[in-house]
Amino acid sequence: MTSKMRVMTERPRNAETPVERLRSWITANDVFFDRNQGQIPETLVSLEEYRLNVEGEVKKTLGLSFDQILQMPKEIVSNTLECSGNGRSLLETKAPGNPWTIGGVGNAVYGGIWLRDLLDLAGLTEKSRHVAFEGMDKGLGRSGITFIRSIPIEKAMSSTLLAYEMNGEPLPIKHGFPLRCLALGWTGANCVKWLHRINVLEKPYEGFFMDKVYRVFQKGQDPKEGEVVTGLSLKSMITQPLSEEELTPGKITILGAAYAGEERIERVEVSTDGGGSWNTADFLGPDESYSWRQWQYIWEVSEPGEYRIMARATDREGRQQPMNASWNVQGYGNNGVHEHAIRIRVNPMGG
Ligand SMILES: Nc1nc2c(c(=O)[nH]1)N[C@H]1C(S)=C(S)[C@@H](COP(=O)(O)O)O[C@H]1N2
Ligand SMILES: [Mo]
Repeated sequence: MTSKMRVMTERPRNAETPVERLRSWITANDVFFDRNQGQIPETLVSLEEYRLNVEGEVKKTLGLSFDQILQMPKEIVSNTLECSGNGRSLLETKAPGNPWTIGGVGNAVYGGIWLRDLLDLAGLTEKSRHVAFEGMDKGLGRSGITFIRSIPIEKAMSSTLLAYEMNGEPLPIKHGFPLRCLALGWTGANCVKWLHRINVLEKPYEGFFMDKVYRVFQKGQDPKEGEVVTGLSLKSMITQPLSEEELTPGKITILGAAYAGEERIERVEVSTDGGGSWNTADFLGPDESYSWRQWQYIWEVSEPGEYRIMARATDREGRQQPMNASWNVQGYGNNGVHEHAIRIRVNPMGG
């Protein structure tokens, strides 16, 4: 398939996966969404010269070569990565930022090492409460701010991978070569690419990408008072048919994906009558922690007309996806059922 990515900005590069390429459990590297605050490094860093520095509130600072990283126990995990702003353009009340539709998300199988193994090597103290990650990419524009984000030590020790492989290939340059952080089940902003420095801190890191953005806040509120984005919100999306598609009566295959970050998906239901009735969809493919579930529902339709199709996910804790997204200034975490509905037309046979 050759469908092209939908490029929103070229400098920095921000592009979403075409909807048709979201129909398989694994999202191919060449169409995996790109989200960048700065300039993607233009040349591959030399693996001989590369060092990963671990410093700050640790017993022993480390400067690991890439070879030393490769010698540590390797883990393979799958993870659904989503940008906090995904779905923003579908909000009824607009929010500024990249106009993502549904393609600011993807699922991949990553190979790497557990951050916990590295932090155990460095040794933690009572002051080791947060872990900051610094990327090697250069900021764009006047500010030229380096991309640095921190996560709490609990997440760092329980379920954070440092990945050097993506879908069986070395991590592509766009996705963070040679090493990136993956706070499994958390939004992309917590997953620093081109990682070269880990700083263990007593308090959360303070800086532009921690305090001004990636927080959920309302108009008139100081961004810093808002909550930092963490786990992905419970959500389902429809990947087939495409919105505005013209179809004919008969069996129509509705496809989609549902995900819940650190939680697991229990059920997906589809409504074709405006929410009057809901039909349980069948799951397809793998059922892995931190990864989406692909689903399908075969819809028999005989009456021509305009239809609105909605999908609604429920997680294993019994929580249901909200019918409407809760708005915030940055338009983060849009997981509304209504916002993700599609509209199609069923034309008369031979019409
Ligand atoms: N160094 C660095 N890491 C980064 C970013 C960045 O701009 N610089 N963007 C973050 C954001 S907001 C997202 S959504 C993900 C996107 O990862 P991808 O481009 O591999 O899909 O990377 C995150 N890690
Ligand atoms: Mo993001």
